Amino acid sequence: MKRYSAFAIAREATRYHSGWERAWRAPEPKTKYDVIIIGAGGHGLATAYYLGKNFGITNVAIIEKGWLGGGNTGRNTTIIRSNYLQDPSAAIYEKSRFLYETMSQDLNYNVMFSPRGVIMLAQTHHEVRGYQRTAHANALQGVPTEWINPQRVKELCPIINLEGPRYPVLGGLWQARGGTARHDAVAWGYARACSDMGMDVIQQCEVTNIRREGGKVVGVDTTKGAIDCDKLGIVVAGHSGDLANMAGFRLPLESVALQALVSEPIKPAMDVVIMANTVHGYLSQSDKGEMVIGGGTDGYNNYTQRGSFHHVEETVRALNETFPMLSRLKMLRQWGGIVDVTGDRSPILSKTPVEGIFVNCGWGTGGFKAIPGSGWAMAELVADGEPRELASAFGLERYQEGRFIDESVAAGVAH
Ligand code: FAD
Ligand code: PYC
Repeated sequence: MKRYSAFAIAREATRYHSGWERAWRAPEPKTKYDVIIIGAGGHGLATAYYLGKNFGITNVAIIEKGWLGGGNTGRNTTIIRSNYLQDPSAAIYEKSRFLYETMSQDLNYNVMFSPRGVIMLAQTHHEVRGYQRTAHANALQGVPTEWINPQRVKELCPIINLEGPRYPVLGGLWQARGGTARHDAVAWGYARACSDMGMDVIQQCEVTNIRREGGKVVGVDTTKGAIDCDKLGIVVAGHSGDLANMAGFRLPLESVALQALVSEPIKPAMDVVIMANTVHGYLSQSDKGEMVIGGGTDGYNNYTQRGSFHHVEETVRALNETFPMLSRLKMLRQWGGIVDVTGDRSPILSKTPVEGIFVNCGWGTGGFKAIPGSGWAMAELVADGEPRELASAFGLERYQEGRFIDESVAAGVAH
């Protein structure tokens, strides 16, 4: 793989850009791999990448039924933060945020990480107490966040209306090194690096069955034929339940649509990310100038990558109160993704009842920010067969033991 650099751009400029290579190969599947990862979203690709980088395991296929990054990874609103309440969550989300800081250099691919800062607004007294508690927990966890008063919120985001009318802004939880990144680039950067290590990223190839012998995985059936493997990672977000079903076990998950929309592009209006969880809305401005808007999940299980229209109305109506300038904008596009939500709003990184099968799922509405940390921890789990510290609290057994990791507030999105 040729490295991308300022020199390479200058060289290509002198020869009509004829020398760029394909970013990743388009191989046919081999008959057998050491590891198969199902799902070429961010989490699947990052798992493969760290298997190669940290463990030297490169006889790996990443199998994707659509196109890489075409699931939730390419559909989210790109918010990155690590201001979670519980220690195991803060550890994995902060590891992830930290890896985002140098991801472009690590992958030699510009993922446009933009640590512009994230504010989670408090608009009820209950939220004030909750976020102050989180700020204290984050201080103990070594995650820099800060409780800020309404005036500081206004300084950071001049277009905000502090006065309500239903819910005045009472302050906020501020994470200065939170922000955004270009979601597709995260998938593309990992795919390019995996392909360069000799791994096969196989697109347009749906896994239709998981083959087992004597309680152990032996391979998968796909729309491109049967492929054998020693180990299998299921990393398919909203379709985790289907794949677990093929492998003969169940997961404590629900699949629901979460949607987002963008406005017409406008001049720079805000340079922070705001989440307003009482009214169920969040807002940032993309580099193209569009206001990027999202709300809560649909209130019922479904697999439509669209989302229901009443949510668009509810979200925009709620955000208009706090950001009146939005009422003057036309909305351009709306879309949805299928997220996999657990009861404690925390992910599952776990061995399963089938030897050799590992699952990485349940990131729900908040897994974009977790991609590098999750991939790092999942690679440890797949390579060793046991979780190391980062993943140790997120095993499936916690649902039997009642050892929940309750992040329903920090998840920040209404479920
Ligand atoms: P995906 O990217 O969905 O990848 C899974 C892949 O598996 C898909 O490409 C799918 O095609 C493939 N697959 C499924 N079944 C099969 C099969 N049988 N065979 C082969 N392949 C299969 N998180 C944040 O942190 N910040 C945000 O701001 C944020 N905003 C969001 C906004 C929206 C509208 C949505 C929908 C999500 C948002 N999220 C956010 C959540 C985040 O997008 C997800 O948690 C994350 O992208 C999940 O990544 P993934 O790699 O696990 O899944
Ligand atoms: O987890 O920060 C988040 C998030 C924001 C929007 C959707 N999820």
